Amino acid sequence: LARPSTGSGRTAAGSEAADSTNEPQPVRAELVEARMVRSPQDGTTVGQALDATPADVDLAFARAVAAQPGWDALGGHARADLLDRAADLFEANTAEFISLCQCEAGKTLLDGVLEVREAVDFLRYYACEARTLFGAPKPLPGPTGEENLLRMHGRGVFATISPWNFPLAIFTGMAGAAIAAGNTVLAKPAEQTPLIAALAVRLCHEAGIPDDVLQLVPGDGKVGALLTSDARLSGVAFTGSTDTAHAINRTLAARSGPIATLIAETGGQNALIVDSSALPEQVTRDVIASAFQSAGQRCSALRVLYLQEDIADPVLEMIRGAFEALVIGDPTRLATDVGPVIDAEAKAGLDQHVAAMQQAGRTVFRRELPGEVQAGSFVAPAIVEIGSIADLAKENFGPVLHVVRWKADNLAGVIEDINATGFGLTLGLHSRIDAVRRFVEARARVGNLYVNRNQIGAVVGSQPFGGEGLSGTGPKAGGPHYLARFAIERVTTVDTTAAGGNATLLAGG
Ligand code: UN1
Repeated sequence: LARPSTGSGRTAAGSEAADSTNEPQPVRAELVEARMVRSPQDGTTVGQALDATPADVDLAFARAVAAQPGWDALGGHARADLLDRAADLFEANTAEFISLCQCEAGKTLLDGVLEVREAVDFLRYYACEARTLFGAPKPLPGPTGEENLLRMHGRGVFATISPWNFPLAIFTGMAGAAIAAGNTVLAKPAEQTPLIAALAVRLCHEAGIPDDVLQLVPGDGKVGALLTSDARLSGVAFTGSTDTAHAINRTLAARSGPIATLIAETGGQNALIVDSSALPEQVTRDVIASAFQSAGQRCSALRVLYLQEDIADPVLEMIRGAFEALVIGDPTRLATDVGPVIDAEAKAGLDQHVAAMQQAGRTVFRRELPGEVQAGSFVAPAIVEIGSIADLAKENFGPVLHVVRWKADNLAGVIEDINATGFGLTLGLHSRIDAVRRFVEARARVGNLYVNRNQIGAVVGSQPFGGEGLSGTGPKAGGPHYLARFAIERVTTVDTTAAGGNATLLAGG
């Protein structure tokens, strides 16, 4: 069961006390209201979620506000020690996390392993950064007789609103960063994946992060709206759709209270440009991983492959060969490459998109789904030829790869078309010509450019991840500037000369 940390709204009088004993408890009345969490693989029930009520959210804010000054005063080193301890507990619970990734989010074994690894990396990286940034006041230069000290503090109460596609890594990364910086956090996981978030929060508490510093607030968009409209909020870290980021921005703008900051990581329309100097085997391997790993459900995933027309046919044939070999099915099996998409709604949208492309007369290669997967939200992977990235009305978040052929003299036009989408997350380039790389680097407006490799799986600390424009606000998660956005700065200036006090009086303040 995932339930709000407060559990206020529906807890009958006296049951808080009963909770603290080890006696078996009768089934609580509140469970009747619980929402079933279902497996994307076959629709079976994985667990239950009790969504936060307005009363839960209200109480969570009260606790978070009261706890924040003490948490901030603890300082960067002590907070970092607790984050490191949480990372140890996450590692010790790797098997349980992987199993939840598979049951609740339909992840393959490989994706489950990578998910836990990334969550642990985020905790350790932000712990490390917190020691530097929040460890000691920073002296700044000034004239003789003056002392200037810059101190970093948490902003206050942060809401983190995280997606289902990285139910552990991004949930942990955003909450971990906010906590490391001295904020208290109300963490709302995606409504599809509250169970893995509940385990993460429990382990953080076991590690010594106080209950009121990190509170779980499960629910859907209505709970998100309660969080973002509250005047006690100082900031939001959000990963999800561009539309939701715009909605959060509007809500924050309309409320009173502190001027809240928004850190948003949103969608993409990510392309890969392949020219005729590229190595076809390398291109094939990287296209398959970038487009179909995680069933294409990464915001970094490849959506539009630009093949230079001279080499398009043979390279496409190799890609199709590898595409035909993908193993689709039960994500708990070691051999599976592509599991289900998150739910029936996601499946319907993707199937509709491919059907519309077929109706429009596009060339479509599509895999057959094996019979065993009929109960789940599986989408048959597809490769669709289109004329330009501009033919796509929106991001298609699943195992659908689009292909465009481009002419050798039109590289500038290709980049212009990609930039014109307004998104700016990942871009891949396969070319062995340095001048081509420099040309693309100079013109492409994207957060992460990957050259001669796949374009997913950014490594914390090495490849800070995040986009621009419709793809997000920055700064990049897992990068050296991320924590600072969760903080405010305070400067103390002291006149250290003997006449300091008088001088201030005479100056008139
Ligand atoms: C997302 O899919 O919401 O590089 C972002 C990657 C991941 C993407 C996370 N860090 O593939």
